[in-house]
Amino acid sequence: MSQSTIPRDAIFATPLDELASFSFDEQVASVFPDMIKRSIPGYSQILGMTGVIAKRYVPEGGRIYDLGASLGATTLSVAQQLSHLKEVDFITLDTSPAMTERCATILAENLAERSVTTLCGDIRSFDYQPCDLVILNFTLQFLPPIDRQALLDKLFKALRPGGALIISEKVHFKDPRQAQLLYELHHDFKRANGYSDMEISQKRTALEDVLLTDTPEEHQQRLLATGFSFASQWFQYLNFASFLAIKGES
Ligand code: GEK
Repeated sequence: MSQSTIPRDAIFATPLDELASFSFDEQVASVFPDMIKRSIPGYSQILGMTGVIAKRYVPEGGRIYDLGASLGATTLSVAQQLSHLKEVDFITLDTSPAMTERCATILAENLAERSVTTLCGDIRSFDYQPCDLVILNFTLQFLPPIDRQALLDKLFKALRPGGALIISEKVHFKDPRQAQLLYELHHDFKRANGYSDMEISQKRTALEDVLLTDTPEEHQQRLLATGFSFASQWFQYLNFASFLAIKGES
């Protein structure tokens, strides 16, 4: 889809009497590419680099899980970087039927030659097969905090030795001044991308209790506690960060 044909996100542009919790429904899916680019600082860079990182960790015959894949943008980026590998299995998983339906169409159109499976389901209850790369780009933040460690344990088990996990998230900070400044700068970022104060505030309310952030330190500690031999924060843009964790060879 060219830039000019991507529908613009105006979901929170009119005053809503009763604000329901944010959900990944048909309305959101239809404006998602515009919404995510105007809301997440560094989204395009993270997706681009996810593909570059994949190149290091995915061998011929490998398997990749893109969890909370939405419209499959991460998988498209990874597939582009892995064009030299012919036998890679791409599996996308998302709990939203609206997202999954569109994702299946997009990936079928763009990756017709590749082995791609697009599934609708909950990443917490999925039966993972041995894999080389798992990607959680802006998805872990939507799980209840109590479920996050159990998911990472499951993914760690499925990863082959030497395999990698990428987690990209909105984060908050322990230092109150840093937390406040970067939170405000994120709102400035959204304003600069054409969102009004009302849209920003209504979306914030809708996301309350739905999107719960951790600190970068909590992410790092959880990855090491899971058993990863190495975990590094490789990216930060305002209050958004990405982490790379590697499962040791032994
Ligand atoms: C991208 N990764 O474009 N199981 C499966 N999917 C889930 C679950 C769950 N338990 N909870 C939420 N989701 C994408 C962007 S969006 C991020 C990811 C955002 C799904 C949810 O349906 C949505 O499609 C996705 O996680 C989060 O790189 O909108 O901020």
